[in-house]
Amino acid sequence: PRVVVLAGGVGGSKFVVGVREAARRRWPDGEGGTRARITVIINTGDDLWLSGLRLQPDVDSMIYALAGVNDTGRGWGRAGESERVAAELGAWGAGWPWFTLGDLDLGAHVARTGWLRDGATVTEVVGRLAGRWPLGVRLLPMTDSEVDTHVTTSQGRMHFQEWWTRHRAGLPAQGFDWPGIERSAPAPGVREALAEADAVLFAPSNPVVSLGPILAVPGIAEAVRSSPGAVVGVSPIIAGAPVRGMADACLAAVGIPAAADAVGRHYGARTSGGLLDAWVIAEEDAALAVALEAEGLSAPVHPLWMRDRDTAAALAGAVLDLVDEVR
Ligand code: GDP
Ligand code: FO1
Ligand code: CA
Repeated sequence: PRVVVLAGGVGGSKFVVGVREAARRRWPDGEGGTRARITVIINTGDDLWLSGLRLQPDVDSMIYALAGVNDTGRGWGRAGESERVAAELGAWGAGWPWFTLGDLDLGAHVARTGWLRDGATVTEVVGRLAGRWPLGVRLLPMTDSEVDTHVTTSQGRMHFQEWWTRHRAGLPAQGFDWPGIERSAPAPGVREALAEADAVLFAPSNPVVSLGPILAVPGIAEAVRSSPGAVVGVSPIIAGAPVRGMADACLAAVGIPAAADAVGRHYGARTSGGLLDAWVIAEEDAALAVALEAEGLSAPVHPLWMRDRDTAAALAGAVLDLVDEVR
């Protein structure tokens, strides 16, 4: 079986760890892995240039989490990180004082930037970074183009990372844009993966700044819509709030209520021109299912808290069960 997951960083990687584990249990290969082919299409809208280095926060969060070297407490970067170089950069007045580049993490940024400078594509660079550890999934960027997210606020337009990290999403945002995205193309393999998928899963990632940019790359939404696989999404919103982080600020900026049903409607049902065959919502939101189902969107209810590998695998396993049902 071929499973494709669209994902952002933290919520996305927790879910993909669960999918990998659920696939190992469901389709074991006899060697501790899985016969399933899991492809992750990762958001690159968070990417940025800083001090001459190319950073890819969601790519790195995904790789570090699948490799088990991520800082689970902080939610980004490497476990056991040190910040000697960051202190030097600060002393030089370089970079952003509110954006810390850890020493181990800098190794990835330097490697990535060097490869890009040598002419490698983003797809090749992501492949090389992901090749350091046996991740058990194929990782594809959404596009090879640079389409960094920008935010328009009352204090002007700025890079997403400045709004998110420096202002902690506290400046009211009027909207997001991805310069040049309308001229970008899906990365090599993205369309093919969707066209050959048995299942297309939307991780419980930020709908606006994680899955939003992936689906805004021309051709990707259409490839999801016409995929032969079942398309199942998982709500990142439980009981009217994002599980962690500031996704509600992003939703507010684009006029979507921070509610599981509203996000499901935003993606829409494939039966009426949207993207989803099913939208998995939390037990806390069970009352929202009736209206969604009446509108043609199947809305099964499941515990959506991913506390650890087992709870993430239980959620992913339930999602894979649904794939068989809705197809
Ligand atoms: P980011 O790129 O690091 O912001 O991560 P993503 O976009 O992939 O995911 C962020 C979203 O994950 C947050 O807005 C949360 O709503 C969601 N999230 C985090 N943990 C959980 C969880 O345990 N369950 C569910 N359902 N959603 C979660
Ligand atoms: N998040 C922070 O809140 N503070 C930081 O200093 C910070 C540095 C950082 C460096 C590299 C990297 O890949 C991610 C980093 N993040 C930091 C996380 C990142 O800003 C966002 O949480 C994500 O881009 C949203 O998905
Ligand atoms: Ca992100």
